[in-house]
Amino acid sequence: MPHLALESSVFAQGLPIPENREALTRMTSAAHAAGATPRITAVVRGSPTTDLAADPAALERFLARDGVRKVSTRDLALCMAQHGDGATTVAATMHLAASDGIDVFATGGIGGVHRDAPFDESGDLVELARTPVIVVCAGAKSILDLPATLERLETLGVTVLGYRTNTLPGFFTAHTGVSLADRVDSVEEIAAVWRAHRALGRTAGLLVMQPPPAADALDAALVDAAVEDALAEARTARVRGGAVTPFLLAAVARRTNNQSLRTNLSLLEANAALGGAIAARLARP
Ligand code: PSU
Ligand code: MN
Repeated sequence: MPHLALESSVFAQGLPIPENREALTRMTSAAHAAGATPRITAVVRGSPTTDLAADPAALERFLARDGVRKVSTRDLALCMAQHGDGATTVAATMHLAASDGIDVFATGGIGGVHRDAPFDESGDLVELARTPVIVVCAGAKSILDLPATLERLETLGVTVLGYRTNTLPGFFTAHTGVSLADRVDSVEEIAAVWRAHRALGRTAGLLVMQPPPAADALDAALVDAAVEDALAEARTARVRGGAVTPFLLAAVARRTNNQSLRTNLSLLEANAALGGAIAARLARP
């Protein structure tokens, strides 16, 4: 069976207990149903792996969010040298997946340019520019400056395909009103773009953006208000660095009465289904 990479930071930092386990179960089932084997990337007591679930005790430590640090690409080597448990972000997952020959990766929202501090730009963006993996997402997380994130992706030469959408999805919301240059409507088209991309010798990633399922997408006004409040809270608490994104996601969840968590789970499942279908399609001639 073809493989579909999943990140572990969404389980260890992005989602609370018990929703992180629900996300894992739903993403795993969706990948299998689509014909792909899910492979969770992580650093386990210093060893990088693309199969966290093969070590059930380790997987439980990640789900308990216990002593597990958030690891982006720049942190991988240090985490290994210190024999730490590391939950991999989009960037670190891309690196481990590509090293293991896994072409497709499904996640929730990628990191991007932060609203309060435009110099705080997720390592996900530069990794997308240099590592050849298809990343299926629901856009960049709503807590970010989405138009600026799209501009940076353009500058970095990252191809962004809207899957059945002409506009940038807003992670918690289906549409942001920001136009996307390119749209595809089938898994076949995505596979054809990927083959052309590889034939050109391009080494960048390919972003596929799918809006969150309509039934669970949130209203833009609700999300905007929650994000504004969350940003104010983060400013007061002086949150910095890698802690910013998990802090904002948790604050938005509180301020939407956990509606944002329902949306997050639902889009993770949908993205695992699409990613699994792309992986299965690529495995056929
Ligand atoms: N998508 C989610 N929840 C998450 C993340 C993505 O639905 O928690 C994680 C990913 O691992 C992503 C990271 O790479 O947040 C971005 O963090 P930062 O902005 O610090 O780069
Ligand atoms: Mn950052």
